[in-house]
Amino acid sequence: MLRARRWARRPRNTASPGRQASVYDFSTGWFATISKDSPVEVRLYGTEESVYTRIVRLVLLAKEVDFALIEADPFDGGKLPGDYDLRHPFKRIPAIEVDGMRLYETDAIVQYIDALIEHPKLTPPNAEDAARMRQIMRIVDNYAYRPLVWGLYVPVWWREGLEPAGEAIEQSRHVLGVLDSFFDSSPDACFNGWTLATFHLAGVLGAADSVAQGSALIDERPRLREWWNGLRMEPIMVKTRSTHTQF
Ligand SMILES: N[C@@H](CCC(=O)N[C@@H](CS)C(=O)NCC(=O)O)C(=O)O
Repeated sequence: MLRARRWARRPRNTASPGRQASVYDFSTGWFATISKDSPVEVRLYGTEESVYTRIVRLVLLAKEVDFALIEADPFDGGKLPGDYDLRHPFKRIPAIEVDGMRLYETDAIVQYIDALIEHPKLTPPNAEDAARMRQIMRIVDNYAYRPLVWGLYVPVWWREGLEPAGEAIEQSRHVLGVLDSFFDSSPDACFNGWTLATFHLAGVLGAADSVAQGSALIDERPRLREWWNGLRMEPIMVKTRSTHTQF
């Protein structure tokens, strides 16, 4: 149960304006609202370079939630906080703590934040669009992150211009084509306004577009390219840009 510092009782289903979080209190049957006067305390563990940590940072910034980014670097030469295996037993990043509630796995984290902080809602109201949004997030996790980030971006950016493998280029081309097809089938799931999928996709495109090979593959999808060119200049994208990505 989330511990709010100040509870404002309001009857069920009463809309609450502005940036507020509503939490259902099972003991009273009321919604508790956390307002700007009683903010949630958020500690995000990760690094500024991490694609997945950036997704959570984007969602928190979209919701105008203050948070502390605590350095946790699972890569060679990096340091993890002493208690990190309690926060993430698989020692990946990100992990989050929201008013004492610990959570890991980006999908679960962003869904929790979206449920907790009402405004702006990042899950489409329509059930099919919400399912498509989640589908895009799963596609990014399962089929886009590996080829676009580890297949294109990491070799070129971090390994002094190593040429990406042909397989990574083909897999990247394929997944970008699949993601592009959502412009036809369900643009509200990701492209017409901000949703959780918008930020999931932004994380990997920011890395891929930072290297010539990834940039050229995005160019092959003109409407994806146009949409992404707009998104990458949004203030929250600029604010979360790492020194190791161009966008
Ligand atoms: N399934 C995890 C994936 C997170 C992930 O792979 N994070 C990367 C950094 S962007 C990581 O921690 N890599 C460390 C490693 O692979 O050992 C999630 O959704 O949060």
